[in-house]
Parts: sequence; structure tokens; C-alpha cells
Amino acid sequence: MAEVEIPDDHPRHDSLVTRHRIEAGVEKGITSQQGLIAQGRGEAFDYLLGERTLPSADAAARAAAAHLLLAERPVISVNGNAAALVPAELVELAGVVGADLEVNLFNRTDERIQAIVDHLRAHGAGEVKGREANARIPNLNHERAKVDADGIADADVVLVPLEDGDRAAALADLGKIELVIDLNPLSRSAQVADVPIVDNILRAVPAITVHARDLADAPRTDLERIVAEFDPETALADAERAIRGGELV
Ligand code: PTJ
Repeated sequence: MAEVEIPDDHPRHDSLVTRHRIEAGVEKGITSQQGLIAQGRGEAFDYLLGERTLPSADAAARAAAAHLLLAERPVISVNGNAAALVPAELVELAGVVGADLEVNLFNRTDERIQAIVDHLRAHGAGEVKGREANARIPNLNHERAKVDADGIADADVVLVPLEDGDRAAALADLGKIELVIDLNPLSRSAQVADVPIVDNILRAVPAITVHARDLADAPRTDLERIVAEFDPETALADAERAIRGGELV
């Protein structure tokens, strides 16, 4: 079924849209084949959440927006799944909060980096970082350690959607503020995040943008209060409770 044919009120709407986009991402050389497996895992959690955004996840999206607006050098890290699922939405968010986009891949090849840069540019991005890879995240022995010196290496706040736990922990060790989108509240990346957003990236990225627009003119003290009042442990516990005990809709 083509994406346009999936009715908005279809009970598994988000799941079908996501599958379609991931499949197209693999065909275009943007998403890795492992990305299909990662998506399947995420989908199981989304099913148990009833494919809806919990109030605690929306509060996390608001805290993430506040962090991005407060940041001096915010960067949005983009992998093959994120690029396939929400390219235009990532470009829009980057514009609203003044963040750089940087491609960073677990299964890194020059061809995939270029395909994702081209894909983001086709969706309206200006400069996209990630090709230089002239800096390294210490204590990380795989390809995700390769970052741009003037991008993730220098960032104070990093949004890392669908991250694997190793790099999330290494970035946290560097003292960067980490905003993670991950449907699994038990994943290491969600656990080490300053702000874990336990929601489908399809819903989470537009939600952060809506909050960022809403907060764009807020005084810094308001943004700092939103950040200070957000508790990651409570958000994770709420998501886990919903997944383990929730009623399917
Ligand atoms: O493009 P690359 O080479 O950088 O590879 C990207 C993947 C995602 C394949 C790689 O980072 C990977 O293997 O990740 P993991 O370790 O499988 O972790 C992905 C996490 O994202 C899991 O906890 C999933 O539950 C979660 N996830 C999957 N799909 C979604 C999701 N979270 C939010 N929205 C989704 N659509």
C-alpha cells in the first residue's frame, strides 16, 4: 500500500507509514538492513503504547525543546532510520532551534553518508555535517566515534534519535546534554539521556518542533525552569509502567 493510501484513521496508521518509509529508505541506500530489525523492535514497543504519545513523553519533548533553545551549539544527529522516517521534520526542527544536522552512522560507508546528506538536502536542508569526520569520540571503538570537529565534537546539546547505547554513554561521559528519542525505556541510550523521549520518532520530532515554536520567545528563566523541572527517572518509569501494564487500544 502506498503511503498516500493509508487512511488517517487506520488503527495501525503510524506502523504502516513507518514500515513504508523504512522500506523505501533501504531501497534508496539510506537505511541499513539492520535498520529494518531496529524498526521491528521499536514497533513492538509502540504497539504496547497503543501508538500514542504519553503525557510524560510530551513533557519530555517540551524539555528537549527548551534545552535546544538554551543551547549555544545544538546538533541533531541523523542515522539511516531517522533520515528515512522524518527527513523534512528534522530539517524543520533544525531551522526552528538553530541546530546543525550531522549524519552519524553505526554501519558507516561513504555512500550511505552521501545518500543521507543528499536526502536531507532534497528535503530542504542547507549544510549537512558528517562527511569530514575529523574528530573522534573517545572510548568508542566503532564507526559512530567518527564526528565532525565543528559539529557533534563541539556541541553542547545533542539530539540523538534511535541511538545505540555505546555512543549515548560515551557522549554523556563527555558532559554533553543528551536528548534521546527511543521507544524502549530500558535501552541504555534512554537510561543515560538527560531527556529520554519514549515515543515514536514519527510523533516525537514534530512534537519537539511544536514546543520549540511555542517557547521561541520565552525568557531564558522560563526555559531553565522547564529543564530543571523535568525528571528523566519519572519519565522512564511512566513509560515502562504504560508498556508493561497498559491497555491496548
Ligand atoms: O543507520 P545506522 O547505520 O546508524 O544504524 C541505525 C540503527 C538504528 C540500525 C542502529 O543504531 C541500531 O542498531 O540501533 P539499535 O541498537 O537497534 O537501537 C535502536 C533503538 O531505537 C531501539 O531501542 C528501538 O526500540 C528504537 N526504535 C526503533 N524504531 C523506532 C525507535 N524509537 C523511536 N521511534 C522509532 N520509529
